[in-house]
Amino acid sequence: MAQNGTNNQARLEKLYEIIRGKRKILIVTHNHPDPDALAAAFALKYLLQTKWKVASIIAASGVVGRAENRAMIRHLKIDLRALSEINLNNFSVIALVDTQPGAGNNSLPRSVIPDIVIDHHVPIRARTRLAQYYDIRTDYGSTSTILAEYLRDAGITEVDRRVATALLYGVRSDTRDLGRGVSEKDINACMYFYDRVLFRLLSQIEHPEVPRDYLSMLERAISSARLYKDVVILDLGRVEHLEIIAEMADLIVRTEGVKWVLSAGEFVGDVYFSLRTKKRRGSADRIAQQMVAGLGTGGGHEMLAGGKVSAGGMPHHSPEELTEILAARFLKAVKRRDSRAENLLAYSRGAAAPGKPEAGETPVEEKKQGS
Ligand SMILES: [Mn+2]
Repeated sequence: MAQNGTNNQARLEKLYEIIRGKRKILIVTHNHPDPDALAAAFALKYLLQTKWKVASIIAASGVVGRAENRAMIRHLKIDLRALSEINLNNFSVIALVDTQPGAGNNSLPRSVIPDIVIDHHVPIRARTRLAQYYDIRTDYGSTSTILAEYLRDAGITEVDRRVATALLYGVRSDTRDLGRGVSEKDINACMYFYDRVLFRLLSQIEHPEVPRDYLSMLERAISSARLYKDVVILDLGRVEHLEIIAEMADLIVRTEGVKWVLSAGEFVGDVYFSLRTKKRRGSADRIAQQMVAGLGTGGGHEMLAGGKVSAGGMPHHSPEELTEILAARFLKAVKRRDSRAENLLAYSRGAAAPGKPEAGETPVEEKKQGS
């Protein structure tokens, strides 16, 4: 299907055909929603209400644990409901955003084919094509970008300031401040409503107070890290909230000399993981799918990906065994199976592998010339 923004008008008309005359729409996003998921759902709700006077509610499963995401919901007053408390029969139209049917990261029952699917993840799921309306743009850095284009092309210029703020945060959060897996469309989307963004509020969202146990959580995560040449594996064990797995992957991949990070942890009996790489064409999405083959679901983008495998499947594996399988498959995929494991903290303290310069080392000559 065409992926450019120029046919957004036609898309909006198609969207209207589906929702016209409907009383209430259910917007579902992925479990443990992140800023892009929340912003996309929030913007779709706003679009439906403002453009077509159709009410909707936003629902997801799981918990929002990360301090930034909680702050986003609180400050922007996003009314997020628990999907488990929703009677799906009360809704004649169901929309799925930032996820797809069969992606494994949303809790829409398998028997329910959503009417609307808007997402940017690879792969495009077979069941997505059963939806009346789907718009999957795998070359986009965020689903928020798609919604920003919809709002622009719907002619809504004075967009609600909380919606504008949410969208900017959604785009920035999924693209690591417009630097990772970003397209020109994502950058443009940030401009549409820039003068509507509540920047002081956005700053409060991005720099919230963190819970007291946050630092001990960081310590535990970092001390578990193993380095295989330039690849890091973090086994976080049981985690209190899911987002810490991705958050740690984002933090550790910034380490000098590190090219790949696999961060894995157990949450309510399942093993979740995040992959990050510095390589622009890292095929993280493909590797994630290889890792979960026969065990679960995975996907994402070139530089970041993730997935979930369930304990208690057949054959039966404990969470520890699943984590080991994932780590082994990952090391094989990035060709580090034969590398010796080091402690990341030892590396960080300067015990660099032979032949490698010390982290942060600068040749003496350069230092002399420097100011
Ligand atoms: Mn997203």
